[in-house]
Amino acid sequence: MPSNQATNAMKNNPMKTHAVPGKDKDNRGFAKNLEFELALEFVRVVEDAAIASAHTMGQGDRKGADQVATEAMRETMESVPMRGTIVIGEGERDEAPMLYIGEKVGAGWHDGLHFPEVDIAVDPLEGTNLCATGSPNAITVLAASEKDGLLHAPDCYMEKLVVGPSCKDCVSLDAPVKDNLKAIAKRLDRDVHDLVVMVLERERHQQLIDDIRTAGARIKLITDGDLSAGIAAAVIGTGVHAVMGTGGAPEGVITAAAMRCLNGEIFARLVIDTPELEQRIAKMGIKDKNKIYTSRDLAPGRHIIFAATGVTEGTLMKGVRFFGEGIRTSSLVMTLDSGKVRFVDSIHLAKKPDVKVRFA
Ligand code: VTB
Repeated sequence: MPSNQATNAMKNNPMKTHAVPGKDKDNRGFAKNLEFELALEFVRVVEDAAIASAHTMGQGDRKGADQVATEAMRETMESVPMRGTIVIGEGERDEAPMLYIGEKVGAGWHDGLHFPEVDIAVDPLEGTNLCATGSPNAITVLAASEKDGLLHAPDCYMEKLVVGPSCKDCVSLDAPVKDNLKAIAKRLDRDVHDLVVMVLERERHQQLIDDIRTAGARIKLITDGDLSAGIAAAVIGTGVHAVMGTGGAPEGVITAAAMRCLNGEIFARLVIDTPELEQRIAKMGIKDKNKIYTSRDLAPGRHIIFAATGVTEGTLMKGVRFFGEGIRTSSLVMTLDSGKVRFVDSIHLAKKPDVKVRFA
């Protein structure tokens, strides 16, 4: 259902300068509005998805956790003043009932106002297992940009190497692991033994893990969630210096959006190992299956919004906390052009006459 609240707010807003095509030559007015006006709107979206999935924490039902996150994300998105298109979502139209690739979302499709047109990549619950087992670092997350600002990556595996700003021009996906580690250590002014690399704990990573160990670096093995690991690697102060290994391609695009906002870098290559995938990428117009993508290739938008909320306790954000007076969430929202990295700590008050607000 479209949100009357959102559209009424727009109609009554004297500053109604949204997305007037051709307003100026490079569309600056429009794009500035996109980041300014939608960033906090998207926080609502990831918050609601986090609250819904956090209710299922530890129930051992990863599918159920993902489903409620998806439903909540979809519902809240309907009240966002935009004409959104899902470019990375829960699957193709025939396999996902909502947030499928190509789905139109947002209040803007339902009325005649000039709402901004945005492409959206969602991962309603990154780390479904983490939520199902109550383990740290499950998040709800999305990235948005102006139209065509996010690569429509196929749902396959992707080789990834994620580093922070100091190391973006000294590593290569094709270089031996030990060379990359040496280069990272040099840039970070420390010994290889002092580095920490995050790697998904998977059979396919045995060689990679051996190589990192042989080089002498330390490893943090994670059961799931290489997207928040990527963010940890891109910022200073988390004690993580790189992410290496193969994970999902869709999450790679969302990681790239975060890297654009944080000035970090992801180097990535699609893993195209079946004839079906060969056909799929051919249809998508991808000619070179061995191409190494950077964050600019994966998330080329000039205007990007990245929003995530913690579901379970995490390195970057606290998990959802339920208490008598309401619910507390912790979110991260970043915008590229306007250069903001915001931590949003929200208290969602219970609707009761004697509700009390606690600040600390
Ligand atoms: C998972 C998940 C990651 O990739 O590993 C998935 O934890 C794919 O890997 O965060 P598996 O098929 O081996 O589970 C991610 O979703 C994202 O890259």
